[in-house]
Amino acid sequence: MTETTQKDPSRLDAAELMSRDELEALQLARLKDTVAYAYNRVPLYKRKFDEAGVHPQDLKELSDLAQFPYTTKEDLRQEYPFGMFAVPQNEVVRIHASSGTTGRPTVVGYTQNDLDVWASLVARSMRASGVRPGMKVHVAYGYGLFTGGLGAHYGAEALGTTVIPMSGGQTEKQIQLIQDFKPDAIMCTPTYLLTIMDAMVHRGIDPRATSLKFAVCGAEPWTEEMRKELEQGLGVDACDIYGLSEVMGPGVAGESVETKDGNHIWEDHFRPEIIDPFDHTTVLPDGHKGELVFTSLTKEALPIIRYRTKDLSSLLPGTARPSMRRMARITGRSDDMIILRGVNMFPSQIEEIALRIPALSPHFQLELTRSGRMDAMTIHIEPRENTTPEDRAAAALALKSQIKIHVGSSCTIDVVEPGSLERSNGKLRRIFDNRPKP
Ligand code: DLL
Repeated sequence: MTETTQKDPSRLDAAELMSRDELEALQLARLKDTVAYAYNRVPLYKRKFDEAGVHPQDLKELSDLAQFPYTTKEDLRQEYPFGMFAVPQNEVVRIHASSGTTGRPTVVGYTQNDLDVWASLVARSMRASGVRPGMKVHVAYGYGLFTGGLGAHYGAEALGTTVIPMSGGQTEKQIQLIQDFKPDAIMCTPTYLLTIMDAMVHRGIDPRATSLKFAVCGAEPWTEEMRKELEQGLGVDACDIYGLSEVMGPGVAGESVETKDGNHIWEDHFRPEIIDPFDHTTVLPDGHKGELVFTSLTKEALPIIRYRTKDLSSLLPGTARPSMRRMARITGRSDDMIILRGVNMFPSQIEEIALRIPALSPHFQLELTRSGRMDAMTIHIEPRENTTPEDRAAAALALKSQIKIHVGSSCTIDVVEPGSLERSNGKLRRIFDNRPKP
């Protein structure tokens, strides 16, 4: 656990204050150790390195990492359940798993030290987002195999806050506890925060009048427009937090409340790369958009070498933490990319455009269908309450034409009744693909 987190909240962790040179020296030392550790302890890594003709001793500079093979979700699935673990089972003190949409879950494990590092990085992320020791934190990420709930929980404890482990769902109860326990901060997915906010309005509660001052939201893509929606609706500062179970869980990167300009990657524990999203091999320079790849630098139970996240982003210079690079807001996962008659798009683009139209709400679903050989997309979207039929018709036209202009695709807009679309309980499913399977 980082000492400064608990002793003096106004101070940053030592790594947050390092120069870039110091940080890269630390990364290189840790990277050499991790690559050798993975090779010596995990048969899959030994096999893959040998097949690629690389050896841990080939890693002399940070850029040498590019010679090493990638790790994918498929690798974790093949080694299901515990084949990727680098320590004996009695040193694994926690297991998490992510279900994904198809196939076996991917299983991850943690030593006690891994859990301590994880808690310290969630604490660091929360502190960057404005949360301080002594505050009350309502955790509405799901508890269980998902890393969101327990990850946030132990981070909040490590920071020295009072944790309210509500978990996800039971929205009425969430609201009651927020009113009665008066938390300063809430942690949940952005779409679930929206669900809570809307439910407050329906119960005649002013969401701006609650005790909440900070929201730390992640686990799914969201836009600046959604940030504005949540901040204005709830009267909070809302910051992003990023992570994935294969790499650790929440807290791989966190956003600073002073700058609100994207997540700083905690580079003392993870080495990020961006690779070409088409050829999947070339490492791209900072500033270029592609697929995020992470290598863990300190993990014991499940060292992960060049894990392909499928998340699309780019690496940007540090701001609030100058030596740590930021990742640009994730547009989406390559898995969630919709290809509609040759045009690529993500649900986040629709969110961005819809929320700029005053009569439209952030509640929408994308339905894909096929008639003959033509794919079509219908956007089912709720208007704001108290809008007239004329407002709604005009908003539908505006949405259609803005999507044509900015995304380049034609689609059908179906403005549905307010409150008729399914609400989020955690990670929201936006895409409903009803095209016949090939
Ligand atoms: O979602 C971990 C997490 C929990 C992060 C709570 C933040 C808060 P997984 O279930 O393994 O882990 O899903 C990881 O979720 O590859 C991204 O596609 C997406 N994701 C996570 N955070 C963000 C974010 C958790 N801030 C996958 N913005 C990742 C966009 C995110 N997408």
